[in-house]
Amino acid sequence: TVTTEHAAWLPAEALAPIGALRVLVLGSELRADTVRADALAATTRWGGQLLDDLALGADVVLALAADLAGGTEAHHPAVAAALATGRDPLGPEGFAVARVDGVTAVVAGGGSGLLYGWFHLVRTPTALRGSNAPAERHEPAHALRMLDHWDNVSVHPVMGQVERGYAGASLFFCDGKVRGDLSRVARYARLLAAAGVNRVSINNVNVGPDAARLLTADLDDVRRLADVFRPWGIRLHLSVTFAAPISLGGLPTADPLMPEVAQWWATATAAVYAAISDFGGYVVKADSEGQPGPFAYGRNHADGANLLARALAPFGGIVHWRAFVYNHRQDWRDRSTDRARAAFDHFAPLNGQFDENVVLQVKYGPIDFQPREPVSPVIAAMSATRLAVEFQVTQEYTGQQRHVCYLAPLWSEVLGFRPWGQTGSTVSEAADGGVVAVSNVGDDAFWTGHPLAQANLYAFGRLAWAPSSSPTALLDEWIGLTLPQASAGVRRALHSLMDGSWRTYESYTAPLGVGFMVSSTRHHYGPGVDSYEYTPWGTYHFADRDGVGVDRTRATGTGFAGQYPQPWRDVYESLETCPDELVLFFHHVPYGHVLNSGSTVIQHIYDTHFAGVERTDEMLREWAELEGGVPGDLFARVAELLVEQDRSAREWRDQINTYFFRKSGVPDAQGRRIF
Ligand code: GCW
Repeated sequence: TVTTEHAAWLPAEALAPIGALRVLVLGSELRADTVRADALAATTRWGGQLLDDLALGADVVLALAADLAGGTEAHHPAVAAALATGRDPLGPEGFAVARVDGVTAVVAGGGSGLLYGWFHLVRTPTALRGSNAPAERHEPAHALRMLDHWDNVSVHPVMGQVERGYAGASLFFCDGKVRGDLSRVARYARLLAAAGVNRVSINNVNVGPDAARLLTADLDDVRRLADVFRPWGIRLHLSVTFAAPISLGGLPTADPLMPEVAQWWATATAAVYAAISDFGGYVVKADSEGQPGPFAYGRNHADGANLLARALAPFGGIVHWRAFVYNHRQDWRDRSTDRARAAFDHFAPLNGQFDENVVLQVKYGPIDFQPREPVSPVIAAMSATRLAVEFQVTQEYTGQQRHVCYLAPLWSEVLGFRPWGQTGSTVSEAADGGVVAVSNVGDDAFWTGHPLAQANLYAFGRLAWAPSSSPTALLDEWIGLTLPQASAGVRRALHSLMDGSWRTYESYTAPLGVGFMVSSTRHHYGPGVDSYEYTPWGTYHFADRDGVGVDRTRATGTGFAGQYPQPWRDVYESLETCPDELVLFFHHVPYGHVLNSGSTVIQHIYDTHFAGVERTDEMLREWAELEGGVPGDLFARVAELLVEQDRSAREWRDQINTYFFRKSGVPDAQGRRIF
């Protein structure tokens, strides 16, 4: 077991290049102080110097644009070059960087921009050397880059301390309350700032009784957490229960249209802002999987969301209202109800009815964080509503941080998808309310259970900042920071192991867009082909002796394909044009159906499952060669987990292949062993 906390992507060595230089940080601002303290630690360690005057000959200058006005520093050639970028003033998180005559300058629009400029230099040591470099401007594509924690304040009897957490206990809560010692939270906040995350919601969207009290009685503890995040440019949010006026306020109702309910929220919210002036807002899971919501009062979700939005508005707060609303008490015999349709059916009619400080938070797919889903049609349906896309960094359905599964390629595909066709905007552009993800950290020494799962957290933040970044380049950044000593061979091996790992995971778990064949008894880990087939949860594959898949066409199925605008409504409707990887999501087809790839559905299932295990066998061998090339504790942890991944992939292969062989009676064309 590993007991020493791993430094993730900020080991001391990652700051060696900048730490060896003479650094000047100008500006009196909270986050400028943070940068100064970080620079002091780095320069003390690596032989550089933290200066307090430009006259002393700095190698690196970081300054706030506003503070430069009229000062002599503004005339320094590098500073002047950075200042001169762009026509528009830099936003509060933006910065410009330039290099002139051996000096690198960062000029920032605000304290957070200074912080991001600092970490830009840390991860781009080339910006600190060499000849003049033209000024570059950096601004985040999304103003809201948020992580949601599904941390329970008290340990939940079934879900444990962190719901769908695979990395130990909560960083925030212990023994039913906020931890006394928050020093590790400060290190977490620093890691998040270096990845570009600027909002954190600290508690589970399923709000238990202890968590509900964070809003009122335990507010002072929340304030302590907000104080730890603030110096790193991160604002704190809380998940709240819609029933709070009843459970905390003692009112007989939580009806969003009752004045006393609105009054209760207004008073409670004012108290939150009195304690935490930069509080971010509320996250709400309402009428979803048993959580209370407006439906109980015959009201709709705009009524519900606007109630909280109006309490938050005077203080500049936001309500993240989740669109994950569906009937989880379905009858599997009922073929007319389709869980994939639910979010659109509930929310599309409400487009335009949400207040301006409501962000509708939509999972990227219509079902639930599966390894492969089409992009949610809700994203194209809410043109007059602020919208955020929600990802799952925690690997609930993608190997639970026991399998290597680098998810940036999935997120990048979703963010770059064009819901209105090639001439329209991307999902990222449509997400004017930002990007949100469920965090994968805990008090594990490596933060994320699987050490390589750190790359997911890092890449999420970076994609939220710059959605068109290449996942491979981001992985390379993560490797460079996390393992500064890594040889070219180690880098290559890590890329080989991780770049394609999402598709490898898909290959042995979720063929052609049919998802949820996961074990229900083992909390979604491992295969369970029929685990959900006859349950109320609404996630079915409908396999029989003749075929498999869900008919979601307009012509003969649930009509889900019709929730998309053109061209997708037709692309998905037709078996000819539907992409292979989604065929079973949209169509029920015979096992002999020939895919665009030329293979049949049944042969594709066999082939990908055999190939998946061949690949995990290879991954084991590739990792074994890295012994000595990466730190020993990291080597050992990954080696141990790869054994489990390989075992689990084999279990998936054999159960899926055997299941479909027994159903279809079609033998494998290559005569491989199926049980
Ligand atoms: O994927 C499901 C998870 C639940 C989770 C829910 C949600 C927090 O299995 O654990 O609840 O999604 O997103 O609300």
